[in-house]
Amino acid sequence: MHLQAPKTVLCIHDLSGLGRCSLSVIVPVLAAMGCQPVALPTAIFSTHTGGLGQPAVQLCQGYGEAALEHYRSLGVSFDCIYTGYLASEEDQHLAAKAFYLWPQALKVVDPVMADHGRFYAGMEDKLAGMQALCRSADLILPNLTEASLLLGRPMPEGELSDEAALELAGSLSALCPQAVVTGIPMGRHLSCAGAGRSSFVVRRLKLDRSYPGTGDLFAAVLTGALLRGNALSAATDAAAGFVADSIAATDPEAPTALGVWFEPLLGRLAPREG
Ligand code: PXL
Repeated sequence: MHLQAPKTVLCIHDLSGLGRCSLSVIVPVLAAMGCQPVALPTAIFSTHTGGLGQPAVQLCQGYGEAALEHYRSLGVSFDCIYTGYLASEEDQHLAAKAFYLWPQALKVVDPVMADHGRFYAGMEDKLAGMQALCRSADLILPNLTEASLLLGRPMPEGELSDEAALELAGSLSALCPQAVVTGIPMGRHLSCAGAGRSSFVVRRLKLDRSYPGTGDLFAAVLTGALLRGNALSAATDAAAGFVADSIAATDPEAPTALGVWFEPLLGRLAPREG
């Protein structure tokens, strides 16, 4: 008995060893969801840059172009191209080139640059390139800080109403036809607002802990759920639920810089056979 061929996802991100983010999270999540992830690391970091000291870094300059050329010569066809942390302008161009080479692929951009109102270290000058990449995507997944930066607006202070969150997500249609904004504070909830063919707000109870890599976890589950044929609102709900469950499953005493304990929950993402 043959199953349906797994959807193939080209994942253009860095590989961070310790700290549960980027390819270390994205590859197992997509595989658990029944997709075939094709990892294209743009750089190798011993850890992410958010609170574990100065990482050892190996840039993969020239590798990405050669890898794309190889995949093209093999006649590989990607169902989806999903980009995240792009540490240099060359990486942004590499992602744009992949979009150009596989125009039929679903193009998902997580414009990883900033959080909590601040750029990540070394990302201060990447905004214009990220705006350009978002313009060629089908779907973008910024957090609240990134959405504000992409729109050239000040970061909203305090809580947002449903109307304000939907307006923010809708404004991103100037850049890209579909957008989901994550990490929006709404009273007891942390919410996501989506805009595209339909508009929606997805809420989860706010937890008092914040972890690196949860944006990557969210975006990977959402992408896997979309590729299974779910609507954007349902995929957002599944992703927000998995992130909330992973945070709840993490010992609150564990150092937050090491990320959430999503590994024991991966089985929940597996497709049901038949
Ligand atoms: O999760 C986003 C991310 C990815 N890769 C690296 C990072 C971060 C966030 O800090 O530092 C290297």
